[in-house]
Amino acid sequence: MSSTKFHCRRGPLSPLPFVAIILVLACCFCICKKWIFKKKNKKKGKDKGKNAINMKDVKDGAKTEALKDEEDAETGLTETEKEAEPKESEKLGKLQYSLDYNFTENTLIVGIIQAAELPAMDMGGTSDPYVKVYLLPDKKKKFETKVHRKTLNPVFNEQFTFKVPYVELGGKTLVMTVYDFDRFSKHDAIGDIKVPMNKVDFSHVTEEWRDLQSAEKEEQEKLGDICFSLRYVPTAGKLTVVVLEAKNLKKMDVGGLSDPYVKIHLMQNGKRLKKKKTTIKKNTLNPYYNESFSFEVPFEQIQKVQIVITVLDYDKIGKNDAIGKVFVGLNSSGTELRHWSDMLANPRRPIAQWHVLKPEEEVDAQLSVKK
Ligand SMILES: *[C@@H]1O[C@H](CO)[C@@H](O)[C@H](O)[C@H]1NC(C)=O
Ligand SMILES: *[C@@H]1O[C@H](CO)[C@@H](O)[C@H](O)[C@H]1NC(C)=O
Ligand SMILES: *[C@@H]1O[C@H](CO)[C@@H](O)[C@H](O)[C@H]1NC(C)=O
Ligand SMILES: [Ca+2]
Repeated sequence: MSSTKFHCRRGPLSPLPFVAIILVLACCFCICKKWIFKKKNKKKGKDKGKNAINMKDVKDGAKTEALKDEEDAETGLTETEKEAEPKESEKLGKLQYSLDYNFTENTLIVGIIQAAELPAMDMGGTSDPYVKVYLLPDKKKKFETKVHRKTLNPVFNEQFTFKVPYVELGGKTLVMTVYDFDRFSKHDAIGDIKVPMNKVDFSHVTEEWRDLQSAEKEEQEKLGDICFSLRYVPTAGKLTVVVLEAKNLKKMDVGGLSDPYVKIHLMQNGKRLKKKKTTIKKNTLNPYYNESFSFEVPFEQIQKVQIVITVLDYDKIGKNDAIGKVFVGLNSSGTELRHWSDMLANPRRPIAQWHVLKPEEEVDAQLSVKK
């Protein structure tokens, strides 16, 4: 069981095989789409609701891009029509908020008042907006307003309080992101507003309207990569996960790095059957673990389980935040499914692989839809 032998096959330093797979997938996708669209093309308008659904059917960001390009080509949109697609140039609506600082309490008080003229993200020309509020760079404390159903002009009137010493406030940026709630897929960010705190005059209450900006960058944020090996011994019904290492993890602590540890869940039918975790590695973004965990999974169950790997940042105060997540096993896809299949095809042999961490909400959504 020596883990020194394990080599992580698909490291971030060798993205070529990965790129090749994406390209092949994109090509297959285009060809399939061409067939389907030959039939449907005449009926197809540039109807946003339809577009939104197509986007949701596609989980992978790269594939989404391929899909978009393909649609442009297939529908023969002109340049101007293309600009009408949701991009930076498009009107994303506006948000009214207030800012105040209480010097006796050392608190920043953010009021989310209302939004107006939001774009429709759902079919039926509407959205289900809510707002997430947090301070960069720490992002520790995230607040959310209530979800307002089926409206493009929601009135929130909610206040959120951040405890932050005035001397530290200048280095922070307030982010308010408007999302469209969706039960079955990743919530779409409609747009955001970023306010550098050093640009705000706190001698009085600020209240203003600002146009929402495209929030795309936030979504493509890099969370880091994790390498673990999987080994299954069918006769013994034993599944072994060795958490080897992680790299390029996102910084979660202010003025520091992260204190990462890894949780491993064995899941079946949306239930957590077993939970294990690694030790905590202090103040690093490239932790090395080489820690082994075994689960009993009888042969007749192995096709029905999932292993969920979560990298978290340990915090002395408050809740430990998930940096990112990934799952293998039933209903996994892409490179995760590939890892699982390789494990099954090579009984008794540890198979190591690198995985790109995904946002917690995204993975949780995938896991819960498949309940
Ligand atoms: C990893 O762990 C295994 C089993 O505990 C051990 O034999 C091996 O030496 C470790 N490898 C390294 C590089 O620490
Ligand atoms: C600051 O907060 C305290 C306690 O909530 C309150 O009594 C006080 O009026 C506030 N000060 C300002 C300037 O808002
Ligand atoms: C897995 O996904 C398939 C469709 O892709 C679905 O029919 C099935 O219910 C899912 N099973 C579980 C247990 O998640
Ligand atoms: Ca929605």
